[in-house]
Amino acid sequence: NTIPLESRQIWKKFSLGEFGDKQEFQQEFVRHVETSLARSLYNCDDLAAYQAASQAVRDRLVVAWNRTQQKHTLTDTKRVYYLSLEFLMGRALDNAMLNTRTKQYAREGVKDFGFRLEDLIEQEPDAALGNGGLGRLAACFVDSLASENYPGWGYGLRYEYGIFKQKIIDGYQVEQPDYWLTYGSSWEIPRNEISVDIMFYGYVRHYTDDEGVHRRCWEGGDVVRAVASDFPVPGYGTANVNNLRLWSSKPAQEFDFAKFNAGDYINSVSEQQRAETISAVLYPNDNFDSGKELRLKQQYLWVAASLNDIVRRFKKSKRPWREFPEQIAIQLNDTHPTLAIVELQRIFVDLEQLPWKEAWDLVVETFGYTNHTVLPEALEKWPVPMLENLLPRHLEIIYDINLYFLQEVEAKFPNDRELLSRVSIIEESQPQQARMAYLAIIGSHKVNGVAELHSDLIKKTIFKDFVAVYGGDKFINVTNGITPRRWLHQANPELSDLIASKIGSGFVKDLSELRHLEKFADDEDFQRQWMLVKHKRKEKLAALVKSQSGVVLNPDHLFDIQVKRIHEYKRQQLNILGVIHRYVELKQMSPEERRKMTPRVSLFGGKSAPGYYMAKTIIKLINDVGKVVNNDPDMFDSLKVVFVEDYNVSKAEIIIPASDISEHISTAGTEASGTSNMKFVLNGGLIIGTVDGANVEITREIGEDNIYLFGHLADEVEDIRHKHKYGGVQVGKKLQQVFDFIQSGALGDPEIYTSLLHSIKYGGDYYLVSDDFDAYLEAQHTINHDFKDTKEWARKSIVSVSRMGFFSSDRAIRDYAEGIWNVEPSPVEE
Ligand code: T68
Repeated sequence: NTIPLESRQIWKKFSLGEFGDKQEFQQEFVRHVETSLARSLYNCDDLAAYQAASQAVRDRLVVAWNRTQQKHTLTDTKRVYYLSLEFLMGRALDNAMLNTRTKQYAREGVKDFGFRLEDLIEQEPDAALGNGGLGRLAACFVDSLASENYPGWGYGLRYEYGIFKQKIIDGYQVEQPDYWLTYGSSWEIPRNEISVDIMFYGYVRHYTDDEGVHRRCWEGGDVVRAVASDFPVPGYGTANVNNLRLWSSKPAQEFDFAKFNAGDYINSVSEQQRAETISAVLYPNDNFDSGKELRLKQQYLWVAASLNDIVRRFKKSKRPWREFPEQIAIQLNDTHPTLAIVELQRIFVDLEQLPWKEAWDLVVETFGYTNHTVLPEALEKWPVPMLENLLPRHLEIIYDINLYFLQEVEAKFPNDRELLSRVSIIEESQPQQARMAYLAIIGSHKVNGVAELHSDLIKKTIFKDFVAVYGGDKFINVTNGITPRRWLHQANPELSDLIASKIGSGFVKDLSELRHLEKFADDEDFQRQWMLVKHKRKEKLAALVKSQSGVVLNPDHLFDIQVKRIHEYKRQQLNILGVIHRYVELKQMSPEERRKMTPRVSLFGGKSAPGYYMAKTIIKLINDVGKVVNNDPDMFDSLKVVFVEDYNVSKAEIIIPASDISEHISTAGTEASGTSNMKFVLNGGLIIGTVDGANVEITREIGEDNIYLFGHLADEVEDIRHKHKYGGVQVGKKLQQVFDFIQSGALGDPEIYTSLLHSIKYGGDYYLVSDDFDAYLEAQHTINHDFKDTKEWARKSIVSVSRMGFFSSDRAIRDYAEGIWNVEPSPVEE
């Protein structure tokens, strides 16, 4: 079914090429309005115009995507598969236009029809198929895989509901469903012909094959169908367009005919509906494991469908199995896809009948595992009875993997029963639990943390025993990165253009080129232009805040921003308690004294997990402080406190370029890396932070004079917690003042905050708020002082940006490619 040779010239004549000019774009735009959307010039609103524009761009992407895939099939190169339950992509249109360099034609093209391209871009709903850092990292990584010309696919789930929309009602978070597919998605290529039947439940049958070998086979379970959807991922400045394949669950058959024939029509249909719930909604927890069966079903459906796809593609190459890891690298984004290890072993042993050991060596050579957290409540465990019921054969395989592993450990460390029980995949609790991180380590050839401090920490704490077993070389660091396309070029075109005016635009592709900017750091004219861009972006954020909450911000004031998921370990409570302290201080001053203080805006944003009571209390506290402060005339020129509702990728693109200072103040040792810290500094904001995660490497790169570090160090935390536990918590004078103020009722009913304050004063202060409070205030004091010297501030900002090249996700992806995947770039000709 290929087109005959003699007809190919005709085909090529009509094959879509890049837009050559504005008219070509307009022709396609009008065609899509009139045919794809069945509208006309009389009823083309912003939404229709967005859809037509995005489909015009999409069509070009699809052609390039096809060429890329063909080339990779033809050359049969090694491929990388990034398995992630979350891809926090945000909007696609602007990114697609920038990466294919068609934005100018589109802007001018739609302008002739009376549209502003910016308005059309805003019509697109965010693809918010992720929670926070982990999901956004996956999105940055697929961008970099494509931009660096790696044959790399993402595999995930096509949730119909992404992360919930956050409303703030009376200061409280209220969740609303995020159905993002109301108008379909222009970027989705439905692949109904690509489907995999997935089994759950059932039993294991033992049999003897023709050669007399004892074998097992899993059968008799319920079947659900996984159906593929593809989303093209364009690289920047390359013709390479990769693929993000997301699976939906569908009924395996339209009707249950047995029930149907028995006259139970309604139930025969509704049963099928249940299949679709598997991929319906994203679990809204960040750094927390809820252990629900539906989540396990999501994981298995996605992993089994992806592996079936990968193995099918490998089989087409007709290579022997031993070449599997030479052709395929699979990266596990956290432990969520760990069942892939078990599934591949099952495919090899049960279905392809490879000997266990041969199969297992291939499996281990294929997988790499990335750890994103040391928090105990986030480490995944599945109850053994749940596994036994849902995936009986997989549980047996896990037992065998564990047995062989423990034998290995026993041989290396004879008679250490304690060690065996510590490293066993199966935790001997009631009920027994399978520790997925241990399984991921045992089934992978490399394990990496996401920043130096974190990678060291996992070797010394949660994975210490495994370092003893395997040696240190299995455990490596790959520091996270961010894509400069979205987080500088697209989010902050003003700054991107200013930088390009001095050093050219090469930094968008090779971020290390930013180093050439440093020589302009003392240029006063450049400093002025630099601060002018910052001012413009603060105006833009002020406009957003005004339209959403009515609060008016002054862009001359210091903008202090903390946006990220709300979590006790991230310590938004430290920030807001500090704000209250400042408010109390300012209230005690005369108007003249107040005028000498650096005027500030404290801006917060972020979602709490719906069931996380303490995080929700922190949100309420921030909003209540805002209400009091913003309505206090004494504060008019001194302090504003804002909570931005529904923080998401698109809002991040407005908020991040507008910071003077941003806060990355987790308890030392708890934030694996953080990535917004990188985004803020790349956009010329300075940061206040603890010695945690990637803050450490940011400090090393930009210099310690350009960052405001404070607080206890990771290696002190354990001792301090011990002291809290046995000696109680010492709440210092300043923090006590704040507690008194809250308890006075000045913010409203103090009962609301009792549990929050008690967790600090009487609950052991697990996150060291009391211990770091004074140091935090002092660091903020230094910031207030330094901000007054605008030239010096601008210099620090420019120097910092010029030294941020390391934090590109392009570098991170090259590190993975060289250190874990052993893959080479494979560019397609333009
Ligand atoms: C984040 N983890 C880390 N987890 O907290 C952050 N958890 O330090 C790091 O920079 C980032 O990963 C990227 O490495 C998360 O975002 C989750 O969202 C999550 C989701 C489900 C279950 C557990």
